[in-house]
Amino acid sequence: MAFAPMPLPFPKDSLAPAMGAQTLEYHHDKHYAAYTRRLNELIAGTAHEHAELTAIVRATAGASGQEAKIFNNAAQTWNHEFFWQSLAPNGGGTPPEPVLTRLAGAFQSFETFVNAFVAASVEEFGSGWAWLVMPHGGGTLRILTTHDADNPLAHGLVPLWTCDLWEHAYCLEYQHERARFVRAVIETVANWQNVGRLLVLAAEDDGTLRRPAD
Ligand code: MN3
Repeated sequence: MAFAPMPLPFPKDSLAPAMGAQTLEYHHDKHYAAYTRRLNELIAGTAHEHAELTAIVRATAGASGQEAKIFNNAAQTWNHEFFWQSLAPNGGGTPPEPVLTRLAGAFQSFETFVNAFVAASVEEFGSGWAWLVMPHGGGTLRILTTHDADNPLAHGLVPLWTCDLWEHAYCLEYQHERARFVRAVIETVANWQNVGRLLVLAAEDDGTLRRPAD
């Protein structure tokens, strides 16, 4: 199947000042859409042509050669779609239950979690992603950072929230200041409602997340 880019679930100017319309214009319409287009080219005529996006990511994780190219573009498509759903206008603030209790249980307090997430994001060298994840079937929440296109599905973990750490995500507003960007995203546009939804889904289902757009 050919993948169509997922429309942003919010207006492009609705995340400012954490993330401006110009950044989202470039990031969504150009950068993300290009991964989707490239993925369609790469899977045409292969065994992946009719597969679901999540299945393609899992099947090509750790591969080399042509399959690695498919992984990079499938995972970057998946990662961005998950990122768009990790954001919300008027988001941030104190997370609702059960998210707050789960975060406090894992990190002592919500403030400690935020500081640890920002610190881990800065530690990730070069391009990548920072994630809030959970083991399949439940368990303690933790922070994971991944390099380039890599994502938690490739490591058997359930992603709950993410922040894009590639420079294109923040260079217009924050220049090189990744820490300031990640903190602003968490504090003002994080979609905690979606994290709560995913926690419930993971508890009721087998923890297998489908394409974020589904
Ligand atoms: Mn990006």
